[in-house]
Amino acid sequence: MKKILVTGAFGQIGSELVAYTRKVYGTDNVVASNIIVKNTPKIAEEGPYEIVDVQDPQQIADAVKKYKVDTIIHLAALLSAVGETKPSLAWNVNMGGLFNVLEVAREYNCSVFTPSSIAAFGPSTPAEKTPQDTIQRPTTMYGVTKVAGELLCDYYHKRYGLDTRGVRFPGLISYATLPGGGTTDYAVHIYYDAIRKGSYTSFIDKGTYMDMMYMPDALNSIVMLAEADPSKLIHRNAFNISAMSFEPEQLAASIKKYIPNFVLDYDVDPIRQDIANSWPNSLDDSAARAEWGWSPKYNLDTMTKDMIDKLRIKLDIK
Ligand code: AKB
Repeated sequence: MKKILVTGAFGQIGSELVAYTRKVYGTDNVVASNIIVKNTPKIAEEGPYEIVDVQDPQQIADAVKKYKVDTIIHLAALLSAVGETKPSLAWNVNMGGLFNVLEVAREYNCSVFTPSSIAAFGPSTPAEKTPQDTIQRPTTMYGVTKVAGELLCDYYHKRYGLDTRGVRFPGLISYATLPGGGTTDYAVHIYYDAIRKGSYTSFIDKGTYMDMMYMPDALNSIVMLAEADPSKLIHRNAFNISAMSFEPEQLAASIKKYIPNFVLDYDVDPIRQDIANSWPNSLDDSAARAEWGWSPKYNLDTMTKDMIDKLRIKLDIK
């Protein structure tokens, strides 16, 4: 049985991943960790929890030692839009944090899973069906840290034999915890506003395609790759994965199937639009499918139905 430390556990992915992996591996085998925050969420009370700032390697090492951790799922990172407003913090947290995690993992012989992103690509990357191995010249600080992170994880695997694994996540859509400071966040906010107000003003322009995925598929991908037979893994650290690619009008059309009077308009944010324009329109995830059996369950309409059902309960709006 794995003994897992999750960093950034209170974020959009972490908050759901901790609950999910506690079901798979047992509550006591998954340690949630996060920098100190004002309101500690439920997962900190439901099982083991430690305050860990990934910029401090000692705090990571202390948690690994205390719980005899053998697997680190490293999620703590600043996202793309906030990374453009705080580039030096993004570098320190994303690169420094990953380096510290890898060094602790090397010392205590832990496996490391850490996500990369569609942000690891840039404007010179082929935008349609972006291949697994292709040009990577991102133009955001977040993207720079993601492509460097992919390389660093490959390096630790090759140089030290560390079991490092990862996927390139597209925009993740979920109802439990809001994303913070990403470019794909519009595709989450739209559901909240559709239910609360019946309308949404998008900061991403019509016609802008990006890859997306519903959170249950993202959680499943992490466990699938963590459990995958290492002898079958050719790529290891940066698997393209996707579940769908859409632009705002298509998302609105899907929402209208459940909320017929929903209205979408636009007030485009030039910074986030620029970032979105630099990313692929759709990924080719055939390497993940071939090497570890990746296959998403949700498409746009099944995700929309579930998001609306769950958010209506969460927000207590019929
Ligand atoms: C973001 O928009 O920054 C993230 C990502 C695609 O990595 N959701």
